[in-house]
Amino acid sequence: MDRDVEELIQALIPKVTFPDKEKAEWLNEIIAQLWPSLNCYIIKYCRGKLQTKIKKKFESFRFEELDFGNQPPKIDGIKVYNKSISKDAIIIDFEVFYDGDCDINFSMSGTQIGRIKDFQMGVEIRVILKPILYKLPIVGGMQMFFLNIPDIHFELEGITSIPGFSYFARQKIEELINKKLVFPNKITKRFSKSVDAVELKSIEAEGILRVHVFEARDLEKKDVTGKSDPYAVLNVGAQEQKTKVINRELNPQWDHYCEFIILDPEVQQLHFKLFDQDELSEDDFLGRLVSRNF
Ligand SMILES: [Ca+2]
Repeated sequence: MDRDVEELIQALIPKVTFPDKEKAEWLNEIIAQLWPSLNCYIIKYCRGKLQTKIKKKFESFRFEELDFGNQPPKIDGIKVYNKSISKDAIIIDFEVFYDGDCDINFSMSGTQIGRIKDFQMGVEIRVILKPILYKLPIVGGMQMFFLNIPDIHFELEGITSIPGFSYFARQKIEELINKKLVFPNKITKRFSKSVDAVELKSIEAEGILRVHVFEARDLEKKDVTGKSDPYAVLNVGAQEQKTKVINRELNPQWDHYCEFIILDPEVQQLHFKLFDQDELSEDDFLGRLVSRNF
């Protein structure tokens, strides 16, 4: 073959023929068209259930303006697992990124006290369609959950005058997401009455991760005494374990063992955070580590 023609053919063959994760622009187009309706649903949820929850702690709290903007969440990649992994189910992972132009105002006792802007969230969502039936509707049910704690960033403006509120707001948003959506918590939907609803909610773990939190060295001094009171918080999804606090120590030895249920060691993460405990203020952050592929 002529060398120039051969080079031309080589240049035309795509470099990556079977990417692991597929882009799904068609699905993003559907989400974009559904976004006004979804937006409406989220606003109703915030004004209803979420506002009621916050009112339990801050009675005069009220959402004034709720606008989740024109930017819908975007799917960056989709992966469908093959039959040898998924057995009697179809497993689909979605990489979702939301960079919203939201604008949320809230008040206490009628006075506007704060605003959330530029909410960003990156998350891996797993959808499991199971069991597969030999009659209609073919797919008997669905499970949906976040594989890991999502990365959330948002700006809170103008609430420094209320002690503890900023911390409380962040904590509540994270807690709400973790409790509802992060593995081992999940949303399930039954499509066929022949499917056992309890079984659909159950977890089929692949294994147990055992962690030995031994020690830390040369930690930052966070207290006026020139020491810190360190403890560690470990998370695999919404599963959380804590070590004890070791007072006034920069080289703590916890020698703490804990275990986590693992569904998929390829995609789940172990989050490890260190804090200095304080009696009269929020605990200080000392450091963090994320471990994958254990
Ligand atoms: Ca301390």
